[in-house]
Amino acid sequence: MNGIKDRNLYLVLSEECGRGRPATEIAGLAVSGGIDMLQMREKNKSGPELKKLGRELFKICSKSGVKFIVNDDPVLAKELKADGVHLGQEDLKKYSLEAARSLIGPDKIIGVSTHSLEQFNAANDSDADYIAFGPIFPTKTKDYFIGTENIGAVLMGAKKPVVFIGGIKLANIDGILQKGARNIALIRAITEADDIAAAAANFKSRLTGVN
Ligand code: 3NM
Repeated sequence: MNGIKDRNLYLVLSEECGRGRPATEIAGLAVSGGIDMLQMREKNKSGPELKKLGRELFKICSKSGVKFIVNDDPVLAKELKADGVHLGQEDLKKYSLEAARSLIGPDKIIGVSTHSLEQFNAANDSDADYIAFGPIFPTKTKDYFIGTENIGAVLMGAKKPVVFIGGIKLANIDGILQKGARNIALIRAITEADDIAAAAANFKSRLTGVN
């Protein structure tokens, strides 16, 4: 199996959201704070830049047993020996799940973004290993959000881990944990924090119920 644990704190890392700090510095601090998974999500870097950063992030993650996921590109994920790839709905038009699976291999992780119950149900019946569902709160990354109303319904039928994403903060996480969320992904509440390691540790302890 692909080794996804229960209760994951998942950092989606975009250097441009890091207040000028390098991606590797953010990653190192977040790993020390206890994240479980890290996605390289860099929409404005060139191919060579992505490869260089990906190699560095791979090292930072693998030293600490953090799952390293590459956004959008199963070919790059394979080349970097990443633990998996994350595919958005647009990526799925380019790579079917079958194509992505045969590129990266049976033991690797494939995550899929979903933004509606319909997309969620399709991903739930697919070969994806986890499903991201969001944005559940307003976020600077998207111009819409879908709310938290469907969290219970989604979890009731889920055949695989569901990762909730979009605008999650320490101030709103408890409500979604109470609805049964066990995995959360975020960008800014960690990348924009003054103390990145402490922010990650705070989310981790909320998620695992340890204070
Ligand atoms: N994907 P923040 S929401 C990258 O709903 C991403 O698929 C989303 O960033 C989705 O934690 C999102 O700063 C942004 O809101 C998450």
